[in-house]
Amino acid sequence: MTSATLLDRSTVRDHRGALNRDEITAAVEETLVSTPFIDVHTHLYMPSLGAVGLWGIDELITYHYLEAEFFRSSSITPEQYWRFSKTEKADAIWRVLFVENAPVSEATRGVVAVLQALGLPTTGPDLTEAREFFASQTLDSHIRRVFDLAGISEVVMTNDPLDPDEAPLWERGADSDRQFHPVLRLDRILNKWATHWRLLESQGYAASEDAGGRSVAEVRRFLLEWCMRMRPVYMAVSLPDTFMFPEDSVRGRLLAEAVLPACREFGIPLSLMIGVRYQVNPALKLAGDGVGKADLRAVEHICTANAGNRFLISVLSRENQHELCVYARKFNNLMPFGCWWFLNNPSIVEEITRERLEMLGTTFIPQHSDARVLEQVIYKWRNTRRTMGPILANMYRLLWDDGRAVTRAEIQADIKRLFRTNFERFARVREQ
Ligand code: RAT
Ligand code: ZN
Repeated sequence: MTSATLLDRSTVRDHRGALNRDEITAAVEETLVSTPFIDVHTHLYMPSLGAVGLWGIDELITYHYLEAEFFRSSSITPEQYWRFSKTEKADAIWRVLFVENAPVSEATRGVVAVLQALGLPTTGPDLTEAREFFASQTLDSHIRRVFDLAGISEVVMTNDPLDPDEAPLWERGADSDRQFHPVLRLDRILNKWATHWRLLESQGYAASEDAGGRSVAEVRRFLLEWCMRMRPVYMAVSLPDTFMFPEDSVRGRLLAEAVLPACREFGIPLSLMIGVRYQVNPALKLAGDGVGKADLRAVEHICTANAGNRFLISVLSRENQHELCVYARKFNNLMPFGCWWFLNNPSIVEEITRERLEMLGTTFIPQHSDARVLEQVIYKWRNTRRTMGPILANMYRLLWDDGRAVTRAEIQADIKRLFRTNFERFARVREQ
């Protein structure tokens, strides 16, 4: 006899419109399919920033997650690979990871799912047909189709004002797009000050190498000017596993005295993505970063010392996930989001999501895609829905067993909250 059968469940059925226990799975799955999600962190770009946005088969195949896997199965060295043209790189990866081996990893299976969703062959000897298909697409209608297949209404971009390719496009007045929300990314300023302060100086800001003197005030002025130009929904930075706050360093000072006040002034959250071990293997370039467990007392200190700020936080180490949930229970200015990068695999997403639901109810943002190539949103969001279905259904069945039925409307509200409104409210998106 299970504990559930010991309970008096006469009240379960009194709830108006309550679902039977065996109706829960279908209601959850239908709601996941019919709810358009907001993708709260990507590396995708609106068409007016077209020059920096990646899409199409060669970009899909040369995604850095696949490059890392390629070097495990090929005798081609990174040095040889980087000399290839984009087409040669894609051909080599296709041959090794999709023809000579079955594409069973999450990243390779994702490409298969994209090809299948777009009606393209998944077992071809080469990429000819896929290349022809993408060459015949026009970007605007392709974006609409891809968003539709992915079940998303909007994505959040990553916009670095010190990126030499991107910044001029903003300065010339890039057209905004309701489907693409800007984000002011701070990595060059906060993590690479030594190689970027001169760029600020050349733009008329009084910056110095040690970030002393007027630098802090000038960075704040720079950020507020870019906020006016971009209208970002948040500012963001990726951080190493060694991140500490407060810290007597260039990053620590700029964060405390320029970034956090600018976020308060502009009324937007700051996103901290913590736990990268940069360039563990530099020969792999973008694929060369690793992961390290961070000391989340930095999160405790930043939330405590800046109660007037809101923080979107994702941590890269699996070992940090539980602590992050505990901190979210202490600080309601902290919104955990996503299962980032090496965590975006069904087994780990399941573990993290169950832990978050158990500890935080529906007060977090379960996932973001981190897509770098447009069509990746198709497989990343399909996989998220597939993983979330059983987790959410199990959660409602446990509730049912404990004596409280749920209605379809409640399931709809919860899923909307997790994948839309938690972000809209936290980032105050619709108010802008
Ligand atoms: O997941 C990734 O693609 C990483 O390379 C990073 O871009 C990370 O998501 C980031 O935003 O720093
Ligand atoms: Zn990212």
